Amino acid sequence: MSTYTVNGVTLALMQGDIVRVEADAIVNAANAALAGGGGVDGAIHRAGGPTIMEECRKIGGCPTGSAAPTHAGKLKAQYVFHAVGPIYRQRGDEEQLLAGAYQSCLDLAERYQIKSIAFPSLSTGAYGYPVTLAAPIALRTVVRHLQQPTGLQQVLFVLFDARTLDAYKHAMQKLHDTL
Ligand code: AR6
Repeated sequence: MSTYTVNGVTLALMQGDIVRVEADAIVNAANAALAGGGGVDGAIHRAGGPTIMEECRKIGGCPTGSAAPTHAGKLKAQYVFHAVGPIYRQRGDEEQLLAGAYQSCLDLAERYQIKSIAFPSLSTGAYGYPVTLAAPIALRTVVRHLQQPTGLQQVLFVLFDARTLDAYKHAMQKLHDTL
């Protein structure tokens, strides 16, 4: 685990499975239909049980670049924030949409007054966003948010494989040098 402090808030990067993590909110890498799928999405619905999908169906969908909240079923969390990152198609709007997906989760965290949130690496699996490009966007969005007044005390990035963790560590080091 690599740990940093931004404005008194802990920002940690770790390798692991997000469904095993304890946090007030766990972020899902969802699709715009909130219809479930593979990757993080599959793991969250499997581990959290059917109530999460029931809530997703009621919500009906979520635009790319934003996030929608549900309760967390059997997960060790109060909420799941279903964030919809962009599919990487090099259309030019990906960066803004990816940052928007992270920012929406941070805004929900403030609205629900939660203290801890765990993110996966949005869009870098099935959606094909190169992790070396996505990691700096993810971290910059979180760090900028934490530089403002916040109720958050801990932000965790739970990264599935060593390559993804390395990309985030590298991006964080570069960002930290500019803080
Ligand atoms: N914990 C943490 N990270 C994980 C886990 C896990 N349990 N499982 C996979 N990852 P992806 P996306 C990593 O594909 O690119 C789904 O079908 C994975 O290795 O889950 O945003 C949805 O329904 C990768 O680094 O999300 C959407 O249709 C990262 O999480 C679509 O895929 C994201 O991979 C979303 O694609």
